[in-house]
Amino acid sequence: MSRCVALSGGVGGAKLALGLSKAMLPEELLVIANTGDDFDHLGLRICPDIDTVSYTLGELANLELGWGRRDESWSFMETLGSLGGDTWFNLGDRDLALHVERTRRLQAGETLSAVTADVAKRFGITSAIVPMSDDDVRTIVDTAGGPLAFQHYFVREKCAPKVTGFRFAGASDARPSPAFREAFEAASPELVIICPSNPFISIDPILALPGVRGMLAGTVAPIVAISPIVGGKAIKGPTAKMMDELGLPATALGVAEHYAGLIDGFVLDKMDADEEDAVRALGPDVLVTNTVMKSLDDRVSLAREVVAFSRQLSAK
Ligand code: FO1
Repeated sequence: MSRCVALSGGVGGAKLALGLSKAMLPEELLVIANTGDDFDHLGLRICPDIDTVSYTLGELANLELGWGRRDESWSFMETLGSLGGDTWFNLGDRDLALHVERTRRLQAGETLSAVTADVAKRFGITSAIVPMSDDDVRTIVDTAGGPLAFQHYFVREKCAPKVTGFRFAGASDARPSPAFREAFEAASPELVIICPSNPFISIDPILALPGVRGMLAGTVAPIVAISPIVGGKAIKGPTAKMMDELGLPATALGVAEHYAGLIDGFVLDKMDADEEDAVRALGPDVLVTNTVMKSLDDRVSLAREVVAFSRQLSAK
């Protein structure tokens, strides 16, 4: 049974997921990974957030890059470049093997859930890593210069275009994956965590799936979000830049406003303690603590604090 369901994007979410897997029995954790970033490239299915979570929980992640595998080599990319191939999206040699094998298995008819679960098992991971959906959902970033497929915006254009909005193509026809639905249908989870991931491109695609907001509204479990914005800056990635461009305050309060009505608890960094009252006024209870996760100890202690905070909320 899954006591804790964590909704996650890539690096920030994966760090907390690793902490959670060590703050509880790993089998008690189910991580729902965003698949809006997925795309087909060089004939391969690439699933960046699933892979970042899997590499992180498998302790195989490339910590310098924040994506891909550690101990990586780049012969494939170098050779591809020398042949005049497309090199804007970097696929390391070890990482490449995962994309090749996943693509083969998907083409043979397996679901993304099945492939993801098998890869996690082979990495020695005992927490469940579940794609948000087995159906294709693709994030489109609307920019001042027109719409861009997510990885074109994020990697090829290096997040430079000014964002005007987001769309999740395919979401309205997609179903949440079976394990995602079962986590709420069989018995309620004990807690639901919205990881410190980008609200617009990592969490909103999950929330856009039909039925997900209903599952969250219907659960007795407390829903706790952790701010990915600390001191007006994103720990990693373009969250603060996007908020600026969308005309939203790039603050923890701005993130809490985005989740207002959905969450019971909000965790913000000590650096943003002056926003506590304004967040409380929106409805959720607030935990103010250190949220910047540099070391493994930081990840585990934040996870423990979030779990303890959630328990207090359930007891209310
Ligand atoms: N991010 C980059 O900034 N540049 C890359 O070349 C790149 C390659 C890449 C390959 C596999 C993978 O799983 C992720 C990769 N990422 C790369 C990260 C990824 O595009 C984004 O971090 C996520 O989609 C946002 O969560």
